[in-house]
Amino acid sequence: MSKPRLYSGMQPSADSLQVGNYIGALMQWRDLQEAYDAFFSVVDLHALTQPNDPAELREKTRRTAAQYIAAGIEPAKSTLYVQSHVAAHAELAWILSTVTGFGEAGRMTQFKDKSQRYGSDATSVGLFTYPVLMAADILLYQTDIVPVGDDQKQHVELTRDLAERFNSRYGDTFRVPMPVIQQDTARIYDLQNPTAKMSKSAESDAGVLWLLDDPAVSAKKVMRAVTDSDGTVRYDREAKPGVSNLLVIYAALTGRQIPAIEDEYAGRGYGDFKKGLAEVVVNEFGPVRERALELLDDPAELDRVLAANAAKAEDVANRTLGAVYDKVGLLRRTR
Ligand code: ATP
Ligand code: LTN
Repeated sequence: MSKPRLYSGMQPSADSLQVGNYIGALMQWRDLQEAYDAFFSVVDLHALTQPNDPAELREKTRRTAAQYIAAGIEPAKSTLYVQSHVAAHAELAWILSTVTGFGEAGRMTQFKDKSQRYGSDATSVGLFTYPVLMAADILLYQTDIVPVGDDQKQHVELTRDLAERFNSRYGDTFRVPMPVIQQDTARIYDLQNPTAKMSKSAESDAGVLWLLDDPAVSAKKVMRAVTDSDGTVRYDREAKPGVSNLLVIYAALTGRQIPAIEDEYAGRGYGDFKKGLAEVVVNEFGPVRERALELLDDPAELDRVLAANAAKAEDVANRTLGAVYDKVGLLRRTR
């Protein structure tokens, strides 16, 4: 029996990933790659929906891929590639856009939020069709599960609707994927503003723990994290968002339970607790950072790995795309 298929990806929207990406996505991907035939992409086409400097986008794409590998995604085991290296993504997105309702796409909350924020003149059609491209990513690979954060659930639901609609209109073509939503406890908040999600594109980076930060900088950010005046190391998301966030990070990175960590720091101040966490963060990310920088030192080798993986992805993707072209009635070009 072949393994069930998994698909996920991240946008190359920063030079470094942040701890939320690591805990909320990469750690799970790393575990899931054993039981699944996993495809992980760096979704550079999606990143074009934000303004980018071209040279920087190229660099961020390499850096994101290097961090996947450094965090334990194995390119010999999983298929780790750059979205734009496989032309079928853009091609299938076009076909899927013809079965997507205008109103249906307009109901995507991420689009509504972003378009409201930017205003309609600064909102591109690409931002509007972003979820259709994401559906193409997933459906090209006959995916069984899609591990994503809560904010992407609606996009995976749309993907399911499009797959079902296409299948009923043209005959069975796509596997209908299931979203696997990460637990709420895996959500990491900004260290300076612990009610806002930690994010790559946060306005200030004082509360963002970057994977590629110098260890001394990460330690300093942990020591300066916002807490409260209560003084006890105790999980209470409502009353103590700062401390609770630090406990979640501590637990996720050590694999320990929160109550055990609370016990360890009972009767000790926040200073001790933060020192402990700073050590955990440095121990965990030190080697990841080193490995990522090593990979980035040899971009030609990294590009070679990405090219080989793109070829693997392309084989699968082109099979699906060919079936889709036949189903919708495009005339085959003779060879
Ligand atoms: P951006 O600011 O560019 O939107 P982001 O840092 O918010 O980036 P995404 O690229 O949207 O992250 O998400 C990549 C993956 O990381 C997703 O699976 C998402 O759920 C996860 N993720 C991002 N931020 C966090 C967080 N703070 N806590 C837990 N998981 C997160
Ligand atoms: N939209 C997602 C990134 C993404 C993705 C995908 C995730 C693009 N294509 C396919 C899972 C499957 C995000 O912003 N996190």
